[in-house]
Amino acid sequence: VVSQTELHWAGASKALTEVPRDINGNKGKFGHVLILGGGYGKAGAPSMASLAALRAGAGLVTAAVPREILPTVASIAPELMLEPLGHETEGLSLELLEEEKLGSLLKGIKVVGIGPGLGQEGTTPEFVRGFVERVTLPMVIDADALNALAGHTSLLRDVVKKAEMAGKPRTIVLTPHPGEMARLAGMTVKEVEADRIGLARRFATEHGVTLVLKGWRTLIAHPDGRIAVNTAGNPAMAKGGSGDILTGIVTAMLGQHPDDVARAVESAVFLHGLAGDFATLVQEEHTVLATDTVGHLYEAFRSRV
Ligand code: NPW
Ligand code: AMP
Ligand code: MG
Repeated sequence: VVSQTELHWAGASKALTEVPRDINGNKGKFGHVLILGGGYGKAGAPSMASLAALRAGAGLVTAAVPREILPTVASIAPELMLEPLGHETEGLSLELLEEEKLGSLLKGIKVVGIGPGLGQEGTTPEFVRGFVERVTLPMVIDADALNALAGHTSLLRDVVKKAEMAGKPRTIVLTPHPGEMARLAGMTVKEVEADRIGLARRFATEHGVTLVLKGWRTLIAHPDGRIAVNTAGNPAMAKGGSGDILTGIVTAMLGQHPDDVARAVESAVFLHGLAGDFATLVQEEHTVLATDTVGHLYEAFRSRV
């Protein structure tokens, strides 16, 4: 049993979005974010993450996706830039981790969102682990990139410790739904749901990461053990694509507020839920699509809480 005082309200961090955008700002100042994902039959996931990142205030958004789905992802918004990354049915080659290739992919990038629709073919899981090891940029790890870490979570602890010792702390945000959390923690979904707060806090503090444990009343557990609870959102969001959109929002918020990680992540989670709530004011929970919620993000940003 956790007393109310041990939790804080994620909505309080929305104050971060109520500060006007720097009047003298430019697209470079608001973060160039990279969404890395997509695979066979899953062009939608990186498309939705990228669209959400664009709508959540990122200065520039690039999607790195398999060559075959590149035109499909591009069609989500002309504002989106694209980088081809391997081929859809082959999985990601480890050659993509070579210094020169990574350097070119990440040139100018401030934050990476990795995983939506990525799949688990071939060497993709190994690619993901190598990426987490080598790339020190702030990153949001979701979906199949989380699956790649199942059974390898000590990697997270190791890279976080190594970075701390080098005096360059890393920002790693994980966004599992209960199914992904169960795989990550080596337990059943039932066990995850039985002690969401305890598990989220343990995982975040033991690995030195920010853990967003999704579902009704999403929890945000910080590496120092603090926990926020999200009160926004509704079952209209229990639909494919919802989590991919959250990944885009979190990534974009981190790109804009790299030095305020806790508030950036909390406000992203809250804005996502609030956009879902605004969507149900004009539609029904049955009919709202994940992409519809993106169309209501402006109301979530605008609202005073
Ligand atoms: P069950 O069935 O309830 O027992 P997966 P995914 C469980 C992409 N997408 N509470 C659930 O268990 C994603 O980005 C692409 C409890 C189920 O077995 C990923 O790359 C889309 N349990 C990939 O597809 C739109 C819960 O987890 C399992 C739970 C696979 O992602 C869709 C399902 O999880 C999708 O986003 C909860 N709240 N939530 C596109 N249009 O391109 C989930 N579970 O196997 O990780 O599959 O989440 O669909
Ligand atoms: P994913 O399963 O990765 O697509 O993520 C689903 C998203 O929808 C997460 O942000 C969840 O918190 C949200 N979500 C799913 N079901 C509900 C619910 N019943 N109430 C509020 N939010 C939900
Ligand atoms: Mg998901």
